[in-house]
Amino acid sequence: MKLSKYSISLLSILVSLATYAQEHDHAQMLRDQAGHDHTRPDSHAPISVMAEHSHSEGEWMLSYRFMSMDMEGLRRGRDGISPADAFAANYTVAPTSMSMDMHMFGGMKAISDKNTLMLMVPYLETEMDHAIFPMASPLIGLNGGASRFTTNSSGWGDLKAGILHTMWQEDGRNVLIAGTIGLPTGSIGEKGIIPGPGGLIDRQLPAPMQLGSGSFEFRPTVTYNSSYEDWSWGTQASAIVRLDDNNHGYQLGDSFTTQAWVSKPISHSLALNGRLAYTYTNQLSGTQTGVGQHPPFARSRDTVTTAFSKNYGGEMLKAAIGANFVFNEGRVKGHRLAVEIGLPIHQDLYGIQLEADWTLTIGWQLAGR
Ligand SMILES: [Cu+2]
Repeated sequence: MKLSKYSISLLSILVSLATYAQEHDHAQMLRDQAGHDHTRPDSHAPISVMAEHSHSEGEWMLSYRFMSMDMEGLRRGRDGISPADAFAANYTVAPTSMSMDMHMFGGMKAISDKNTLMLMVPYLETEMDHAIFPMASPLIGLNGGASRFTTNSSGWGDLKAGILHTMWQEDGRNVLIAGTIGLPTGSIGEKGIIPGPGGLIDRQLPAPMQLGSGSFEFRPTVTYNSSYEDWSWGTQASAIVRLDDNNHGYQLGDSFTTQAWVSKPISHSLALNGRLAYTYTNQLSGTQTGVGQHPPFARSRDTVTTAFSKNYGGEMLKAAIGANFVFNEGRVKGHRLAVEIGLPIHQDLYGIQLEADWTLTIGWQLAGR
């Protein structure tokens, strides 16, 4: 199922690209021999899209993105459910909300007009709130029968290094491919204080609270950009393929994203943009070492939804609006600022999981030579 979904989405993108490229009237195209005019605010895609623009030989770029993600409430498939529904499904603990703040530091360096090297490293801060099955609370022995608890983790995530190649470019349009490798530099041994028999215990946190995937990853992307005199658009297909099981006995599901965006400059330094992104993520495989599946005081019950592989993955369609700003004058010439806010418009999740809420991305970029 996974492979067919990947290939159908990829195929439909390639067919639409080819059709578009053939049919479009070239006279309308912006004549841009360099292929990429960095002074236009819409020469970069919405800020949360990666590996969508190249640089010319000798050019470098530094970037910083702050991404804040919020998840609130449980969902089974497409339907919102309550913690009580999760307890009725035999779980003893249900997550109720999660937030993740990511600081993403990036660098690009063009080694030729056609090839650009990329490096990215994230710093993560996560927090998850949980509700406890009321009948289990006294068994756990929490003071006053506490019904909630919170876990946290923070630290550096997985380093990503890649190369971006311009396959084709003509008249303000281009096709870029990138191959990026994700290295398991982020910790997957994060622990937290959770309720256990007789009180609070220090235990391995489930996968969503870990800072890395723990696996080597291949992250390919194909991007098509097209710019005209007064607007531009682009589309990208990307995948995350986990190459091995991590040393905690599991592997996060592979994921595939296909997305498209349009940008409209409203002045020579400000562009507004809109984006739609569909992501399919496969279920987790394996069993997370150190994350208990059955409470010692009630072996017939299940612990928490996030301990089980079946409660991972699914599909999401997200819509986002944003703005890109480029300073074209003065001492800050060349600096770019951008913001984007995303909201899911469709989610169909495996098992029982927290549902995604809004995403905010704020970014800064500076290119030079
Ligand atoms: Cu760049």
